Amino acid sequence: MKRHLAFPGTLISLAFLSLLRSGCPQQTAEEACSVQILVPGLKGDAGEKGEKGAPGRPGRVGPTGEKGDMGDKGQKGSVGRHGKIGPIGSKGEKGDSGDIGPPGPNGEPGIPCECSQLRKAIGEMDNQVTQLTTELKFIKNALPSPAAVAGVRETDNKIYLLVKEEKKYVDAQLACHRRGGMLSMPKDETSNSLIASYITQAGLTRVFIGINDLEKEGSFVYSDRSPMQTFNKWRNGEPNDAYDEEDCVEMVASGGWNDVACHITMYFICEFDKENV
Ligand code: GN1
Ligand code: CA
Ligand code: CA
Repeated sequence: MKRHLAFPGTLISLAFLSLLRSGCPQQTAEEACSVQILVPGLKGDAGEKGEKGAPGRPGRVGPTGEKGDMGDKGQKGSVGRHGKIGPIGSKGEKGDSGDIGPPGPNGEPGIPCECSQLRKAIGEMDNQVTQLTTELKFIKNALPSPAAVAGVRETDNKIYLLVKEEKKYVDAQLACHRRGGMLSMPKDETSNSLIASYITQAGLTRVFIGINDLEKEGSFVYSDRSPMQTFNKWRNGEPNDAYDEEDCVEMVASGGWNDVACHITMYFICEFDKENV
């Protein structure tokens, strides 16, 4: 039935298309441009029964069946493939050291450096070595025997050393010279007090110091030949040049000075310039 119902529209459309295509080129206007409308005819009689059709398509997959009884155990399978490599094991104990190998080849030459700071440091160390060498030399010269008192006294620019060797004045002066110094010359209150306390702490009563009037009686000079200035620590009544033979000077524990004979012997105190040490 549907086929028959489709025919009328289709035929009308075909006719209309045919009309448009022809455009009536070689016909007269009267006959060519007349519109022909096709309409379906009457329904025919029922046809004969057709032949048997082709088989239909396969039906849908049916639902899963119920579980059956367990079958017999199958045969053992063949050996499987190698498994995957396992994880890394924990670290083992350290082994013994091997034998020492042969020496390696020489290294590449060093790279030249910015050595200004290094050179400066080396220069400073050289200076220190020189200074220490000088000081060591002084110590060796100044303390040649156990007679010298261990421990010295010092001011900003002087070092004083008590030498516990009984000597007459000229020999004491010589002993100080050999050590690189001279008999001590108290030229101010500070140095005089320092020497005095040095004597006291050593448990002594007197020592030779570097003052004398050997060249000219009554004209006292220091052992460096510099003339005595206004500073002095003469004890009362000194210098008295007793027995006309006192041309050298001692200091007593209180710090006072006294002229004494130069040939008597006693301990003495040397002094050293730090600049020369
Ligand atoms: C006298 O008393 P003493 O020994 O401390 C003397 C000194 C002489 C010294 C010589 C006041 O000192 O001038 O140098 O003997 N003191 C007095 O040994 O005369
Ligand atoms: Ca004198
Ligand atoms: Ca005297």
